[in-house]
Amino acid sequence: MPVTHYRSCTLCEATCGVAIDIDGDQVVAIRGDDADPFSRGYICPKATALADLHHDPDRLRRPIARDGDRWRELGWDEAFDLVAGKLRATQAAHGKQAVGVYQGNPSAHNLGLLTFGQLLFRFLGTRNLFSATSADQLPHMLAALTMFGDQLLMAVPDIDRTDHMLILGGNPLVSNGSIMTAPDVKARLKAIQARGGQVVVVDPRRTETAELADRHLFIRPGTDAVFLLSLLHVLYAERLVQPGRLADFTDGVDELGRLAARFAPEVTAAATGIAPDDVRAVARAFAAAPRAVCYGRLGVCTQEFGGLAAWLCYAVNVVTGRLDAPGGLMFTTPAVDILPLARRIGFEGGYARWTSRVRGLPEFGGELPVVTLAEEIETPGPGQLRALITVAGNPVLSSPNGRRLDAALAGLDFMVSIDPYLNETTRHAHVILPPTSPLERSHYDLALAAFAVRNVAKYSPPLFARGDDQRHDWEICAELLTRLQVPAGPLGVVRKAARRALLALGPEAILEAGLRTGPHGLRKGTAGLSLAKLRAQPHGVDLGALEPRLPARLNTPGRRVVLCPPIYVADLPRLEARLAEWSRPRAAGELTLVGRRHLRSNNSWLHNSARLVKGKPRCTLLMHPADAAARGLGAGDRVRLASRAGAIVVPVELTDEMMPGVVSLPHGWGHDRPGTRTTVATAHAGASINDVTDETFLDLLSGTAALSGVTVMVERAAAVRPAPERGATAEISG
Ligand SMILES: Nc1nc2c(c(=O)[nH]1)N[C@H]1C(S)=C(S)[C@@H](COP(=O)(O)OP(=O)(O)OC[C@H]3O[C@@H](n4cnc5c(=O)[nH]c(N)nc54)[C@H](O)[C@@H]3O)O[C@H]1N2
Ligand SMILES: Nc1nc2c(c(=O)[nH]1)N[C@H]1C(S)=C(S)[C@@H](COP(=O)(O)OP(=O)(O)OC[C@H]3O[C@@H](n4cnc5c(=O)[nH]c(N)nc54)[C@H](O)[C@@H]3O)O[C@H]1N2
Ligand code: SF4
Ligand SMILES: [Mo]
Repeated sequence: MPVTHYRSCTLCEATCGVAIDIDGDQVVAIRGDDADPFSRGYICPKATALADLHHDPDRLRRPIARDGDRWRELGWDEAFDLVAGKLRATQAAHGKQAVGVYQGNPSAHNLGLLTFGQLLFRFLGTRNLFSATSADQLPHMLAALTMFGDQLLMAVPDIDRTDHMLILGGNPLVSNGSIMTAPDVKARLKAIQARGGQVVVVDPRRTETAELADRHLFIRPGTDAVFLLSLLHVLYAERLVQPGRLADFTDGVDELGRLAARFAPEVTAAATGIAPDDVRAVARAFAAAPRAVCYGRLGVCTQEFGGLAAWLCYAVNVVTGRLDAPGGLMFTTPAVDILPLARRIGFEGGYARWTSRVRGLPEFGGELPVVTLAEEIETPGPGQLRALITVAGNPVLSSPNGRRLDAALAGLDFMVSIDPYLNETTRHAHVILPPTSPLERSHYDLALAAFAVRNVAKYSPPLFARGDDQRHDWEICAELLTRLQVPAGPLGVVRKAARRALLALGPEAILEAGLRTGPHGLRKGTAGLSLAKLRAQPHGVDLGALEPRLPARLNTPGRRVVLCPPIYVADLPRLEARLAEWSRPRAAGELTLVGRRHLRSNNSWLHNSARLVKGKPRCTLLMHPADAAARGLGAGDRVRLASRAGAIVVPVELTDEMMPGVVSLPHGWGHDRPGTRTTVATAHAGASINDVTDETFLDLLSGTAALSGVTVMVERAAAVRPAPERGATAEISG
């Protein structure tokens, strides 16, 4: 008789409720949970991959260690001792900076890594902390820090109450939303239209979201900052600036008007490709709507002017009185307030307090930009990175110039990966410590609930008990922490006591403390939330619509919104210099590369699920027919896509959904490197866009990788080459 369990899906930011039927140790069905008050039965096709991941024979279940290209299984105790010994020896010989960390995206969907992982990585005392943040949302965090006073105070579109949503560089119909936790975005966008509102999309591709929208404007990649300055120019020139109650605690409204004055729509049209009349129409419609929100996402962040663009998206909301207003850009009141928790473990935020050793790039939040990871490993001298921990990340496929990083990782003295797969990155590890599957661990969306479009809370107990010979991510981190804290030997007793204390605590204790002290906790008296109350409500709890939180929530001096932080004003000359270049005709043959996502894929790591990769190949280069004709290319031709950093061969797909001059390729593919153990993914290898993206192309202000807007050349591939040599799947001896 199947039993049904309810939990949150951990695969993307939408946090949909899933109902999972199990029979013994087998998952027999995964459905949307109709009783989840937030997702109301919605799931996307990826949810079924929770079962595929759990049952995947390629998924590692026990630690493995590498000797040359041979892997062997080993016991947990031996593995922990080996890893802690190597890390300690590296620090002893070369100092604390010699050990670094790369944290990948699934860390944000993992209660154990958000708690015990952070404790471990901050404990290492190294400045060589890297993560996917600097290939993702860093510009939003920088704007939150400088404008509102805390890097985690990122504001969220109140999608369910708005009448007008202006979306730049986001495709939530496919991504299911980002820094906007909102299951079933499609229904929520359609609801805007059903109540008489509008959706406007600005994107170099007519995306799935743009197809649904009332208006779509093509924009030349990387030019959002100048477009937004023109939008502001119109708002100021036409006296549409109305901060309302925000005026009482906002500084810089006049200054922003002076800055925008230099960017009349006529000045920027040649650069952006957006006609002045269109800029005016967008500005007027935005200002006229009773409730409106400007939302910028990945496409505005991972580009040459990501810092400026993310700041200006927030600024548009401020000057039109849309910040902190229902239907605008709002702050959550999550059950667990992660701001004080994060500060307590040293995640207090900060910018450019120090710079990277080799290239002098600014630190952010205690981390260095991932664009500099390879050279920090390659470049000799004091502070050289010699040992690396990767956790829940695949930077060989996800960071720019993955080939260079691939080679750099091979040169490390020691590498350990906390990861369930032997993939393009972890194949360089000397030891892989695989965690339990998502169905074997408990879950609470500590991070994503703080960016949800409603205040929600949901706790999921594990569905399957973990075996005695398996470890959770948090247990792995707690073990390493205690073994690094005190060496074995006479101090072993102390070590054991410390470990016992940590392990007894577990992430649940941190969660319980967070719930009790949070805004919906003890101060609400007997009605307050606790872990026991969440356990009693397996479908989750709705805590209501977002509420105005300003100025109390601000953490700036005097609790004021800083509309024009000096770092952005200082970056404008860089933008103006580029504006002049953009306004001139581009060099013959050059195209601009952007990325895209697919509903049945998730970054680099769901391609081992047969049901998600089936169908026609998805790693195709989208190109406008006119650009193809100019190169004598036809649909399906194999082309060589080349940049300063490297070249790959991919099939081309012709479509007028692309802006002429711009081509689009998804990321996360390129599974043909040898020595991995992802059988299905290797059979659907594709090519990695990040073999073409460039680690020297970045937003110099924030340090964020410019994954979008890379200059490329495309030509017919020289000859039909034999299928790429398939990497022999790694053998592991028991
Ligand atoms: N060109 C281009 N590059 C991009 C992007 C783009 O749009 N274009 N997007 C960027 C963005 S937004 C992001 S977030 C990054 C993502 O970049 P990364 O985070 O570096 O890579 P992922 O592909 O998410 O790889 C996740 C890894 O985590 C492992 N994993 C999965 N679940 C768990 C778990 O529960 N515990 C542990 N320990 N490991 C787990 C998987 O096996 C896999 O190895 O890529 C960035 N790179
Ligand atoms: N199905 C699926 N869902 C996912 C993921 C996935 O891989 N697959 N990844 C998850 C992750 S880690 C993240 S961060 C989110 C990201 O979620 P989104 O922010 O929605 O990101 P994308 O879907 O990549 O959409 C980015 C858009 O920006 C456009 N763009 C590129 N350059 C520019 C530019 O210069 N200006 C403008 N205005 N637009 C530009 C691209 O054409 C693309 O349509 O998605 C998450 N959800
Ligand atoms: S939208 Fe995201 S959270 Fe919802 S089912 Fe799909 S992958 Fe899971
Ligand atoms: Mo991301």
